[in-house]
Amino acid sequence: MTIKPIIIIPDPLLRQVSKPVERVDSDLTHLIDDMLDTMYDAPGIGLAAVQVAVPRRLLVIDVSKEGEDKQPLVFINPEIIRSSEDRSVYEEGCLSIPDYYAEVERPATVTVKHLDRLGKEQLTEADGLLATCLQHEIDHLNGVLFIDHISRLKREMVIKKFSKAAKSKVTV
Ligand code: GNR
Ligand code: NI
Repeated sequence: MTIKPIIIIPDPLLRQVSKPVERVDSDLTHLIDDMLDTMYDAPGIGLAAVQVAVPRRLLVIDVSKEGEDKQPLVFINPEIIRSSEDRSVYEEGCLSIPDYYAEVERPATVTVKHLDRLGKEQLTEADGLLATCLQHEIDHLNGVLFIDHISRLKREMVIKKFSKAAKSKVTV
C-alpha cells in the first residue's frame, strides 16, 4: 500500500487530457490500489489518476457513508453515454484545490460505459452524489476542474491565490 502525493493547482498536468488505458494488467491493478489508499487517506470520495501525476483515463470513487462498509468503485476509460435533462446542485470540493468549496450544477443522472478492474465492460447508471462525483472525476480526465463551472471572477480569485502560494514556496 502506497499513498501517493496529490498534485494541486496551478500544476499544469491538471490541465492535460489523460490518455486511454491500453491494458488492464498487474501494473494497472497496483496503481488502482495505490489510488484507493491515497483517496481514503486524504480523505476524499473520488480520485482521478492525473491527480497522482499519472495522466491515464482511470478513476476511483467511494461514496459510502462513514461507518458503513467501504464501497470502492473503479472506472477505466469511462465515457458518459447519457446525461439527464434534470440537474442537481452539490457543494463540490477537490483534493487538487484544497479548502475551497463551491456549488456546481450538473446533470442529476448519468449513464457511464467503462471497464472494471478485471478489464470487463460495464454500464453504470448513477444518480445523487455518485453522479456528481463521476462527472467531477471524468472532467479531470479532460483537464477540466470544478472551478471551470463557477463564475470567472471566483475562478480567477482561486487560481490567483494558489499561484501566489506556489511562488512563495521555498525550493531547495
Ligand atoms: O473528495 C471529494 N469530494 C467531492 C465532493 C463533491 C463533489 C465532488 C467531490 S470529488 C472530491 C475528491 C476529488 O478531488 N476528486 O477529484
Ligand atoms: Ni477533484
